[in-house]
Amino acid sequence: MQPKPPIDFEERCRGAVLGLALGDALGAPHEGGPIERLLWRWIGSTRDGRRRFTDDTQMALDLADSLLRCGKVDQDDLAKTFAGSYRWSRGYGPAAARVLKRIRSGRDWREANRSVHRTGSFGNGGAMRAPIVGVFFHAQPENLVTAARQTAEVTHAHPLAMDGAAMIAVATSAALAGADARTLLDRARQVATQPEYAERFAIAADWLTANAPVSPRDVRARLGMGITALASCVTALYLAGRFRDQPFEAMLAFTAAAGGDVDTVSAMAGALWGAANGAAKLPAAAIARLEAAEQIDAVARQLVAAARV
Ligand code: F2R
Ligand code: MG
Ligand code: MG
Repeated sequence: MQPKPPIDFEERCRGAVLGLALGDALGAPHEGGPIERLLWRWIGSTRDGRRRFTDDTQMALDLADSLLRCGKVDQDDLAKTFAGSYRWSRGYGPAAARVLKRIRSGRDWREANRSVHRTGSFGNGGAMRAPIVGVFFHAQPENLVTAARQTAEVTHAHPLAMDGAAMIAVATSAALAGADARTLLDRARQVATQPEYAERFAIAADWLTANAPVSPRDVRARLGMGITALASCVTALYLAGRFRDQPFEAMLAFTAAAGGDVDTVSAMAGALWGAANGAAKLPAAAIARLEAAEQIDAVARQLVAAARV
């Protein structure tokens, strides 16, 4: 077999950002129960017939915007940026929506982020945008984990949610460096502080090592397809590893068959897949039909320039 040509860094970073948005937009029609799916049929397309993205991509773009303007994680700026972009029609999580509306009405994020759930949200909203941290801080490995946790904390202060963000950021950075599926999983496992993650990491590692023919139903039952960080982050790491050498569409079809929080698992797995394979391997026709694809790609290129400094 011919060795694969090397994929350059810009190509991988663009793959991560576009892969996140594409996973989100293509996964959104499959997310949640019948009511959420029916609603997305009505509001899931732009006027020019493109696939709309959801809160996952919106928050990733907001995070990129804040990092590019501030040159670092500035949690006050980030809170304002997230809150300013909030629109119900992007399908935010219920707690996240309330936190953002409170920040927009003038409450300090340090208080708002624990005002719905006293311990802070353990939803996957901090992790779903974390690939951006993996790209921006790729050349600063000493700051990567802290940065990921800080970006999550603004809306998702629970340790499980901040762990999820750190895991996805570190894995994205490893994928940008060309790491294999097991290395990616191990790097993520090393930054998890909460014991609840251990069992899922062990299952995912066994499945990847054995190349096990696991069904979508098994993945949902054992790793999770839920809206919490615990029930989605290891799932995304596993799927990105399993489908790394297969088409992006195959990974998305498998994820959609598993059901549940399809947009967010697809966004995180899509970012990891894109970082591993590069933007040129993403399905071009689907990118052409993605809302604001050109602007998303432009943001990715700006992140590359910033990440190289
Ligand atoms: N909201 C959606 N999708 C609509 C419905 C999904 C469907 N019902 C399904 O089950 O798949 N999508 C968006 O929300 C998801 C999570 O985003 P985020 O920002 O983390 O939301 P939130 O509201 O902060 O947390 C999610 C829910 O988890 C429970 N929860 C969180 N922390 C808790 C705590 N400390 N104690 C108790 N419960 C806690 C709450 O029910 C939260 O509402 C993403 O998929 C995004 O696409
Ligand atoms: Mg979403
Ligand atoms: Mg979701």
